[in-house]
Amino acid sequence: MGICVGLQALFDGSEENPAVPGLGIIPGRLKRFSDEDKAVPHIGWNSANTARGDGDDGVIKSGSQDGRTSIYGLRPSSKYYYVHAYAAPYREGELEAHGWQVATARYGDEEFVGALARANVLATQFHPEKSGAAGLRVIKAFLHGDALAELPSSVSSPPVPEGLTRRVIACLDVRANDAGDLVVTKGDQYDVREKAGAASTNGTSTTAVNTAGAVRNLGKPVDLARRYYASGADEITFLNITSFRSSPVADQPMLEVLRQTSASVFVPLTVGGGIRDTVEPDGRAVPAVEVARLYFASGADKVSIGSDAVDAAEAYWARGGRADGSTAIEAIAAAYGRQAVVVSVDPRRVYVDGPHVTSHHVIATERPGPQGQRHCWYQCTVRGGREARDLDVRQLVVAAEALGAGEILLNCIDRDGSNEGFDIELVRDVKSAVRIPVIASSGAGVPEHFRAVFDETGADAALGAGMVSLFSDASSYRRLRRIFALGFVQFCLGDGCV
Ligand code: 1PR
Repeated sequence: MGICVGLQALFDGSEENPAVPGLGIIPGRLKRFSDEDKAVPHIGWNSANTARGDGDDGVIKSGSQDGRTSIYGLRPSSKYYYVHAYAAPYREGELEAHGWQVATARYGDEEFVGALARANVLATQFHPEKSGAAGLRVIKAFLHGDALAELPSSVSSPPVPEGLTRRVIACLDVRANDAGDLVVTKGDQYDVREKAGAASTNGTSTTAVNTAGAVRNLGKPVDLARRYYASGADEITFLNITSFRSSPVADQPMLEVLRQTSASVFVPLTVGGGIRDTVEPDGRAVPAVEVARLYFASGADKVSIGSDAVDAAEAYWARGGRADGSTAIEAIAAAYGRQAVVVSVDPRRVYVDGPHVTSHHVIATERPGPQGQRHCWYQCTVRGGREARDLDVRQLVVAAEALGAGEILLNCIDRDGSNEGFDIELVRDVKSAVRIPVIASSGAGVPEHFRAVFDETGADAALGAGMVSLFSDASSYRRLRRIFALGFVQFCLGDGCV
């Protein structure tokens, strides 16, 4: 069984490195997706269908070639998690002529191989180990040798449209509270301390009593992550929000959180906070790529770089817009692939009277400033918003993409914890500046906010922290499920999207 690059290695070769031959077991070469019309890498939940659509609307009409047979547990009603920039283009009949059964997916107008099987060989471009229950079913079928099985009668209708879904991501801001326990917390504009008289939520109940000044406690990270997974979260992100306080790398509490979470949570896990070159208390230098390695070895699929990316972008522009291989983004992308590197951005609005007053990238805004200003720019910050830099959000994301980031996690300090909705103007502006996927973050308060950011900005994913934590007790399970299902019903790219 080959997964992702394990499928790719079976082909003759790849555009990714033409000089290196593949194993040549499957005829054909891999090509990079075109980013003319869509974000690359292709990240998220997509189909693996064995039947051809009728061509009119791109909608799959039946489950497999005979309509009722499942190959290694694949179902036309399921979506699977993909993360890759190169793929094997699908040409009808070619692989079948060599005895392969092929399941395909569509990204934009490109149809590519999502999975293929022949005898006891199964290869998937998607990650079954990160595809929740649908992926576990594929792994189980492979281990049991169930190459072909009858689809259950419940799996027939309605057919699932082809194409990538939007992702709804649950975020857990994690830090130690004053008693030294690791808790999930949530700030208002990054302030995570309780205000006098405010309600306090601990993941299962809300009380009116709290200790003013204490770190807000929403529950335990592993418990909450499991609950989000069980409720259908497409992805889970942990941010160690006090990572700027140094502690020995091997003692990072997030390593244990990841180990425990990844043992029972089978969707992608991102971890952020403290991904940079560090010096241990004994004076030993630890490069960022080593910090990232520890996180990947503990179960993370992606690392998210915040403050260090700002430093890297400043250096990039100081060199005249040139990469020199010295940054954590470049080192981690080179070692693990750019899809494993997220850059987390913490911008804050700065209102101005017009574009002429600053050299930064200014946008016109429909939400005027305190003095009625109709323009603003977004200033990047580091250390959890504590320090502002002379760098605008566009400069940061363009540099991050050039250095090798695979995705942007776009927070907004003004909206964080506000429940007022995403900053649509910010998301739209960043989306227009880069080709890599953009995750909108900060401000989700009701499900309509997710719909709005998907409809109005083309964001590839949207993340919620405070809002989803409100529904994390057992009685709110169905409401949480509905929120996480939003991305699935909000099909976005390619033919046949609804
Ligand atoms: O700088 O590489 O060590 O990374 C630190 C990371 O921690 C950064 O990604 C930074 O965004 C995050 N961080 C630091 N301080 C805070 C804080 O809240 N005091 N949290 C913080 C950032 C932003 C999101 C939040 C969304 C959605 N929080 O994680 O979850 O704004 O919130 P909402 O849906 O409740 O509105 P480094």
